[in-house]
Amino acid sequence: MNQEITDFLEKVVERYDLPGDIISATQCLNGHINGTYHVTLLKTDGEEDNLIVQKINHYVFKDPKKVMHNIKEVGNHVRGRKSDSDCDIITFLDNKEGINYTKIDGEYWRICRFVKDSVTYDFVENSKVLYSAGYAFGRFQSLLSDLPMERLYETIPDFHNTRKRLNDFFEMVELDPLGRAKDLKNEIAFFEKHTSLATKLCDLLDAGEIPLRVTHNDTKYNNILMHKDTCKPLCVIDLDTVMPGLAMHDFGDAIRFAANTAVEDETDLNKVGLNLENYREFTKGFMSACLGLTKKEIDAMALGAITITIELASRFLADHINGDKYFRIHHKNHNLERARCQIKLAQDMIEKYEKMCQIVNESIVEKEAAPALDK
Ligand code: GN1
Ligand code: MG
Repeated sequence: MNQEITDFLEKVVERYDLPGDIISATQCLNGHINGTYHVTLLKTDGEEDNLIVQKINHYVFKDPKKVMHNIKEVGNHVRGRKSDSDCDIITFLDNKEGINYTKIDGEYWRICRFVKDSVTYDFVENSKVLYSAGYAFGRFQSLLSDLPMERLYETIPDFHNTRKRLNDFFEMVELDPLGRAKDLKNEIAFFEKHTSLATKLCDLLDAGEIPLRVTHNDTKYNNILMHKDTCKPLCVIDLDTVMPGLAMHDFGDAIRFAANTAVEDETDLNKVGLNLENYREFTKGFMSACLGLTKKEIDAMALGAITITIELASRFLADHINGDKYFRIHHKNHNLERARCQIKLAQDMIEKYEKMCQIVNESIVEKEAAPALDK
């Protein structure tokens, strides 16, 4: 870790009632947006304090105060309703002034405790662990079902407005600031071909046929901290985009990540596709915990996975064309590779769509037979 960053981390920690000296600091690289550091303090009693110190990405989140307001609201609400058996959700510490973020030199920082024995996974090897992940995200949504939406800000306007995302993509292709679009004819044709499919959920929302709910909006499998030995969900993290959204987006984004037969940026596209066993396990967990969905929402769950996969592909590719300003990249053409991987995954989902719908319906039948877990 370079000295400049360590000095900065020290400045942040000093603003909290956290005694001790920093003895190690490492950067965590799996998120694409915020800057995240695992910092260990040595206290005078010889004990260690393990912290996550995070710099909020100001380019992505124009008003970090709104993000932190939402996280507090959601945290209070969930903690008031959840039972001991439920997975936890992340809480940020208040600083010495009693605020859950700290502004230094125009940048917004926040600190939470490292959850003991926790790990995150970028790839799911054993489909069995997915039931509980599905359950955790479904339950998260159920617990938030009675939080009045007006209490939350829209931290990124039109975040999952797929129609706007695709329009923005086509505009970026027109603009083509770096001359990258000329090599992307096949990819661009993919979005042209599937625009009407990918905007069906927008149409249903506009027509008032499906409701907005408080949703997580970024339900990657690595946004649940898992127990390192048992793979049980310990804590839902990354609440930056919790705001009004569609239930199908949370389901779909989780499927996009956890039921891919490969990692999100796999370059060997032969390896990329939808793993139906993973899909089934996650769906069973999600549908048994996410209560109160309407028939139209249930019918649109599989479409949610296709929609969010196409949407993210368009976001990655738009960012590639725009010079990689939004998603952090680890090498040249990384966003292009991510986009191609998501396109391949979406194509496979489109082929398996009927089977995906069937599995959602089978999961409902099992839910009715399952014991009530909400109370
Ligand atoms: C970003 O923050 P992170 O890395 O968990 C992005 C999500 C994408 C995801 C793709 C605020 O999530 O929308 O699905 O990358 N978050 C934001 O991995 O844009
Ligand atoms: Mg995120």
